[in-house]
Amino acid sequence: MSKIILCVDMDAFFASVEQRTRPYLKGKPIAVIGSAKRTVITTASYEARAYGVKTGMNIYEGKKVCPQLILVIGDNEKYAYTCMELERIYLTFTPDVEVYSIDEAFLDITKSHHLFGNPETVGIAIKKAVKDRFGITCTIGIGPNKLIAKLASDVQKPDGLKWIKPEDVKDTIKDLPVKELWGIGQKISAILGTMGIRTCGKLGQTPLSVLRNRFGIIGMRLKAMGLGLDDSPVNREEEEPKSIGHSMTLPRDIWEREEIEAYLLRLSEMVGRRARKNGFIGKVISLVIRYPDFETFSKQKTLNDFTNDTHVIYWNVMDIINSIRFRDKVRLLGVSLSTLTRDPLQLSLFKESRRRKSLLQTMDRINDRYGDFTLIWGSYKIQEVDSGVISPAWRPSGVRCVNFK
Ligand code: TTP
Ligand code: MG
Repeated sequence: MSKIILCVDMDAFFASVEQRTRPYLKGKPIAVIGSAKRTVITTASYEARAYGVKTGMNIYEGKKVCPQLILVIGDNEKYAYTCMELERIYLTFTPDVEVYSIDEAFLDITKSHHLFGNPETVGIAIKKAVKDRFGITCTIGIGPNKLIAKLASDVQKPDGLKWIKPEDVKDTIKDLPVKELWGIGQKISAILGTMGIRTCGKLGQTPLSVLRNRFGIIGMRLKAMGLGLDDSPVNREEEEPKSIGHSMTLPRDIWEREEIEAYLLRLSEMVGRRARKNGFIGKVISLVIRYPDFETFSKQKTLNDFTNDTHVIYWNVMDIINSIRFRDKVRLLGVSLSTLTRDPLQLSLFKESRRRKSLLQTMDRINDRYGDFTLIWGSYKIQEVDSGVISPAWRPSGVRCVNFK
């Protein structure tokens, strides 16, 4: 029996929440931005989109296409709260809910839809529950798997509901460009393009051996995608993370070594703390640098031992940075920890290490309670701390539940 999966995606999520909580913004072209000086538009209301305002534009670009655009500084707490409450609504329809990003979720209603009627009735009921509770609209896609449900959710935005039934999958995706499929990024679609494969129909017909030769193991997945197949389950638990990282666009481009170091310590602390909170240790440390012309590069270092200690991360980031010759000022810095494994929580034999671990745990507990950077290392000296915009990848629990206060 075929599964029935729903993909629920809020419409202009941050902007809708702002319009709902500040009624004077209703019906107006608004864009939600971060509080940092050089922020970009995270999303725009549909009224603003009609003028061509898009996610990723900076304020000037937004104002240029829509001079009456109202800029609203985002409120992470509101979005995270709404995301958590939405999950509770979904759970009244099925226990199989996967919060995929801050405003998207997959629901497996295969076993539960008959309690409410047919799958469409469930979709209508969810849309109503969301509207009643938050006054915002969402678009729901229904399909026999996550791939098709996600595709369906993009078709009728905003405030839509689209059901692609199993028997309609083949025809629906036949002429669809491969890059429209969830999971096929620019890189893969460009390679497929060079092989003459531009549509899903063509992808599905391509012999598996051809795809395997070019893409290795991913070839199998691509072939299945071309046929509209996807057997990935709707997971309540998030899969094991591959890396834990934070980056920040600096309030201004900087050369100054001391300032760069202070930001790197802050980023190392954010990474270390998230790893500790979620019980991970990692072996590879990466530094990301973006120059003012947006050229971005990263450099890695593999450690001998796994760690989640802020200072070990920081010292190694410093080693990396010492090996780099800057060609310009720095616009963005990022630090990440990868090749992760679960921290076996073994008590170290070395006293110093044990003492440091308990100190870190105490700091983490206080910071969790009162917000990041309530307690900071002595050498950490940044005056201007901009609160960033919550990441769309934020989730109510697990490693992507970042404290943003
Ligand atoms: P999306 O679902 O991609 O966009 P949206 O909900 O604003 O609009 P749509 O109606 O097309 O679904 O992202 C959800 C939220 O995540 C969005 O409201 C703002 C935030 N976001 C960012 O902060 N940065 C980004 O680059 C993107 C794409 C989204
Ligand atoms: Mg959305």
